[in-house]
Amino acid sequence: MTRHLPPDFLAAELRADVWRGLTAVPKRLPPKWFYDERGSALFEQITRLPEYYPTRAEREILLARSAEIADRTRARTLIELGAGSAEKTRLLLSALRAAGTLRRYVPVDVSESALLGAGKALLAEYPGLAVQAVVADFTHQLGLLPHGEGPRLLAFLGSTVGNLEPGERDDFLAAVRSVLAPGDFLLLGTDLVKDRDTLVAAYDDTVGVTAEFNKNVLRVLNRELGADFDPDRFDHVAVWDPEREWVEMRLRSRADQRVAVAALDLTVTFARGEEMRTEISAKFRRAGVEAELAAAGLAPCAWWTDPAGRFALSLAEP
Ligand code: AVJ
Repeated sequence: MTRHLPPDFLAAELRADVWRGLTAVPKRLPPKWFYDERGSALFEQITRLPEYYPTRAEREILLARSAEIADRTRARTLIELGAGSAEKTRLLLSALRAAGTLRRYVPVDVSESALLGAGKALLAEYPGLAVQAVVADFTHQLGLLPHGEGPRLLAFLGSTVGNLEPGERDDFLAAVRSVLAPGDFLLLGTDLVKDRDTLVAAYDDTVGVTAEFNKNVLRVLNRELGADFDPDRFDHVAVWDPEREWVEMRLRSRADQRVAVAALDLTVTFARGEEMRTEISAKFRRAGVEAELAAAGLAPCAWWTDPAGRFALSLAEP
């Protein structure tokens, strides 16, 4: 395991993000702070909800196309950005093993514990596979990914790219392009634009798991920054923005209230009905994905969707 995050990096980033977000108008918090242990478990639950189709749709594509992906990329190294579901990773690993090319798996995540858990299981399941976990923030530290043992396949699944703001997304894809060498590939998962009701239901399930996931960011701030948010005084909101083609999750204050964030020496007020944005989840169209890839200097070379056309996987080369 290689660690590229100084021990206090995440703490400093959290403080800066929360200061910036809570003093902005309107208030906002970046989605990456959902994922402490409880938040990651809630997200796992979300992926099993009947309304949350993206995980199943992406798995359908991987089931159907992993062999083709292995065949076209002949990758010796699979690099995976972000904590992907290990099940989806296994589909790619198994296909690349069957093709006889895979030597090394490089999972990249900010969470050392997630990497240790997943890495150990994979070492046992794929004897002879080198697992080289990298603790890094993939939005800023792509340049630190290991070289050699190419061709490399860089996988960024789950439509996590949709959680970045459009500008951040351009920067991210350009950074991906700059670390890829000739013969390497990017495999990108993107959720697709569809009817509003399906999209909103996926982010506002009837049993309230997504609401708990959304409010979990308040619990993270309470624990890590000594804040005194009462999650019960906020309502979960999911809205589809048809112009920007993204789903927004928000927390709406149920009352006029004051919240103190001890570690920042900051007190903020929320008006009753005030909404704070906690996530954007962009939905894509083929032309848009291909244009964004091309703008970053990545040539799209394959586009696969599930049979229902809900989700897409793109393969692109530098
Ligand atoms: C992290 C991109 C897979 O945006 O759909 C799920 C996170 N948020 N439900 C998404 C999420 C609310 C998710 N991804």
